[in-house]
Order: sequence, then C-alpha cells, then structure tokens
Amino acid sequence: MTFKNIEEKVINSVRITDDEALFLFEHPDLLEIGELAAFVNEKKNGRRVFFNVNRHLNHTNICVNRCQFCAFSKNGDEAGAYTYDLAEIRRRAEDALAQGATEIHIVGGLHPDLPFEFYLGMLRTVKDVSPTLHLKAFTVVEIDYLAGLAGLSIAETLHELKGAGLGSLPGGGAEILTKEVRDKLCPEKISGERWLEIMEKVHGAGLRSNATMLYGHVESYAHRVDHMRRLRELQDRTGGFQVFIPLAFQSENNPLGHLKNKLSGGVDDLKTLAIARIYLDNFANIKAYWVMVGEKIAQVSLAFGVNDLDGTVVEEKIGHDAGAASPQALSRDGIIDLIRKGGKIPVERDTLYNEIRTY
Ligand code: V47
Ligand code: SF4
Repeated sequence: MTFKNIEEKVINSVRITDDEALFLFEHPDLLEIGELAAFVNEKKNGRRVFFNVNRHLNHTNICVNRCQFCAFSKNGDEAGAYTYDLAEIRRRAEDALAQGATEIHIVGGLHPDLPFEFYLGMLRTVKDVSPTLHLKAFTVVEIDYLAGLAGLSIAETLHELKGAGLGSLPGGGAEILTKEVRDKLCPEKISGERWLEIMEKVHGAGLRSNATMLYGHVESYAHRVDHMRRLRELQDRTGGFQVFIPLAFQSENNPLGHLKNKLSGGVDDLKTLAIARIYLDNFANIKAYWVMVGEKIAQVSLAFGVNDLDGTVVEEKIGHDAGAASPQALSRDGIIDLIRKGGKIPVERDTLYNEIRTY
C-alpha cells in the first residue's frame, strides 16, 4: 500500500478501506493527507464554510453515570451540582433569541429524580419562547435513559419528545464505539451497539442527528477507524447523519487526565479531521468544534477538509470543566472573521443545514 494508490482511489471517488484509513493515520506527511482531504471537500462544498448562531443549555450536571473522561458530572450532594428549573430555561432561551440564535442545543446528565414530564416541559418552554428556535436536544444515551424513566419504547419516547418540539439530535455519547475502549472509558454507559441501534431508530423516526468521536485518550488509531466504520455503515443504511464531529479529549479534572494520549495535539487534530473527510465519503459535513481544538486549529482545519465550525455556543460547560482553553463564546462576527481569514466564504446555516445567509 502506498499513499499514491490511496490518492488515486480518492481522486476517482472510490471508497477507501479500513486498512487504508489506518495507513493514513500512520502516514507521516500531514500536508499530503490535508491536501487530499481539501480536494474532497472542495468538490463537495467549494470554498463555503458553515456556522450557526446557537446557544448551549445544560439543564443539569447531576448524573448517575461516572464516565472516566467527564469533568462535568456531579453527584446530587456534591458542591457545584445544579439543576435549572423551567423559569431558568425560559430566561436562557429568551436571552438566546435576543442574541439572534436559531438553535438551542440541550444536553445534560442522567438525573436520578427528574420525571419525564420535566423534559417535555423544558422543550415546550423553549418553543413557547419562540417556535422558530430549533431544538437540537438529548444524546441517544439520554434518549435511552428517558425511555426507561417514561416506561416507553424508544419509538414512543421519540414521538412524545417530537410532539413537545424536539427537532434533531446532537451527536454526543458516541465516545469510541468499540467495546474494549468503552469498557475503560465509560463502563456504565450504553454499549456502542445500543448507541447505533437507537440512532437507527432516531433516523427511522424522521429525525436527523449528528455523530461525534471522542479521541486522544486511551484509544489507538485502529479504534478510531473501527468507530468511523460503524458510523459509515449506519449512514449507508439511513443517510440520517448530518455531520461528523471529532471531539479532542480535554484532560483536566477527570480521572483519565493522567492518560492523555501521546498521539494527541495539533497535528493529530488536523490529521483526524482530514482522514474523517476522506474516509466518511457519505457524510456531507465535517465539523471542527472550536471549543475543543481551539480557534486557531479550527481555522487551519479549513485547509484540511473541514467545512463547518459549529456555532456561537455562548455557555460551554463540558469542555471547559475539563480545562478547554478556548473562550466560552464566539460572536457571529468573530466566526465570520475566522472563516474569512481562513480564505473561505462564511455561510450561516440553520441546524438542518439550510442556508440562512452567505457573507
Ligand atoms: O459525549 C465529555 C464529550 C460530548 C469531555 O452534535 C468531552 O453538534 C472532550 O457531543 N473532553 C458532548 N470531550 C458534547 C457533544 C457535542 C458538542 C458540540 C456539538 C455537538 C453536535 C455535540 O462531549 C460527550 C463526550 O464525548 N466530552 N467530556 C472531555 N473531557
Ligand atoms: Fe454523565 Fe454524560 Fe458525563 Fe457520562 S459524559 S458522566 S453520561 S454527563
């Protein structure tokens, strides 16, 4: 196997194999990989780069799970544990609307006591503030938990949540789908198979979703390829994923911190984004989440196959509790500037990737 063989396949729109993706991860020439990823992206998206104006809302950090990489979750009686009531949710949604947000991104811990009604009430509250706010809410890990709370099937749970205003799902909870990594990272969390099974039902219910991959901890390159293979296979069946988002592990305030993967760093961030663009040929969008990789790597990644920079975010807890050095928020003008200075054309999108405005 040589880089040239892989390049030839990619240029001719032939799907690359798992072994070839692994070869790329081990290939020392970052710029060659980046150039190939940029070629694929240019063919799909030209010079246009998406962003959106959104606000994150983490309704509670109290969680019955103890994922080893998570610095956000707390026990109910621990200092810093919190749960917002519906008045607080309303206030934050009103604030987001006033800032021009088109999306509220809601995820939180698996709270031991909140009833299913609370979650329906939370969605209805945001929709009551404005029916135009798109609700991208709950990882499939939360969907599984809510179904248990409500005593409903996954399909029934999704139906209830949709009725209350759910518009799509974020891509969290995927971590690395491979069992041997998951056993080390998050043994209490649903399995990789269950994550995929629920995601398939989400897509079957007519909801679009995103897909993430948490990297840079205890996994190997082969685990990353295995993770992406499972996503590519599901995408072949459903077409329901909108975007792939690699999440760079932040190592502070969590039990896995001392194991910070020797592979991770700026080069690895760019390589991972570029290989995702090349390998995930059935994903339209590859997102650099500036919160985790920082604004500078996010900007440079636009030359490595990336066409989406997420959004304004406003109040980010999950990465910052774990030591992320990025700011809490970017303004709309700040993202536009980042994209323009990266030599690309900024396009504001809504959550479902409809264009709102080209700048
Ligand atoms: O599933 C938790 C990750 C995820 C850490 O869909 C960590 O548009 C790094 O999924 N270091 C939740 N990552 C966030 C998420 C997300 C973020 C932005 C956009 C979208 C989208 C989804 O955060 C969790 C986990 O993989 N995470 N702890 C950490 N220490
Ligand atoms: Fe809970 Fe999610 Fe943190 Fe795991 S990652 S401990 S499920 S909040």
